[in-house]
Amino acid sequence: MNTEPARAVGLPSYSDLQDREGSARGSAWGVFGTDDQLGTLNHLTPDRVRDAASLVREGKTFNLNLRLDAFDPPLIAHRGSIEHHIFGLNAFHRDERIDNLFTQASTQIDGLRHFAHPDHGFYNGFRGEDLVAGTDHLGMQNVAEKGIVGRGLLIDVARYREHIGRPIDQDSNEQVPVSEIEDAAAWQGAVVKEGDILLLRFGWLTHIRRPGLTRRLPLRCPGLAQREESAAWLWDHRVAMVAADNVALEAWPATGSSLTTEAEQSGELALSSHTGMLHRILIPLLGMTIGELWDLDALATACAERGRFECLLAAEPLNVTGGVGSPANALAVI
Ligand code: UVW
Repeated sequence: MNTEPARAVGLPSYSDLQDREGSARGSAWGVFGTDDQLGTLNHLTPDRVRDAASLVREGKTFNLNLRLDAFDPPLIAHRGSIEHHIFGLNAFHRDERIDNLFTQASTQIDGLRHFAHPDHGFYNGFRGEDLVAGTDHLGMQNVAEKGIVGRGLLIDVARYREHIGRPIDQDSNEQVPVSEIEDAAAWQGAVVKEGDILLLRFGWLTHIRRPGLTRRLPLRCPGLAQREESAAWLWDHRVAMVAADNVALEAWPATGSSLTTEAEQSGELALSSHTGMLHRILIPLLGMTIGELWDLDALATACAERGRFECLLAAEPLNVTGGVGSPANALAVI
């Protein structure tokens, strides 16, 4: 297998994290510093950014963002659609305002405020009551300040599954195991490297863009399996960030998940659509920023034609104090 985890000197493995004491058990809290607010984005070191820049051969750019108004009605019921107002101070001028912007309604970045683990809390022990508008802790401004730049590695799971004659059922919430992500990478001849920004294509956006397709409810999409091994694989490969072309990176809804919390088992916390979500491990425990609804189709075609799946990846979220999520503003260059 050519995707063996690279072992970074001084960083614990996922299994080491399970041996930690108290509320830090199973978490990466303190691993990047007790006040750290970037989590695995710390893997995006200057050396890796420089190396990623050398991946540009053709200077061909790929917009990975759907339009802000791509989904009207919105995919997720509690999120709205933007209201765009354009006005002019006179006939020779235009200005604008966008109301009702849900930062996670289209192609997005989910920051470290987005989810807490019910048994542990928010990343690095930050208190939920402090995570309000206007405060800095774990906010998107930290990510904007650093910028997300590194080696993007596209793993085209959908294309691989078609190749082996077992296409993904896009109307299902199939849980794709990491063994299949590895198989797809191996088929491509790609190797996951430390500090990669992984771009997982499940093929869901291709599917919903098919002409004449009417949206089926309830919303379902295939994605990463809700299993501990998914989190372990991402952590042990030192992935800086992971983004996908579906609604939640992981399969949605999270029925069939093997992930439980003590709070829900004891009845202290009511079961909800968040029950069983991998988000609860990746974001608050590992400090992993994730991307959803990334439009990877054109990039995937170009990568398949060239037999090269790496790119320079840059994404700059909105510089909002305390922002929870953001439109991704993601760009790949090959
Ligand atoms: C879902 O709720 C499906 O995912 P997210 O909140 O991360 O967009």
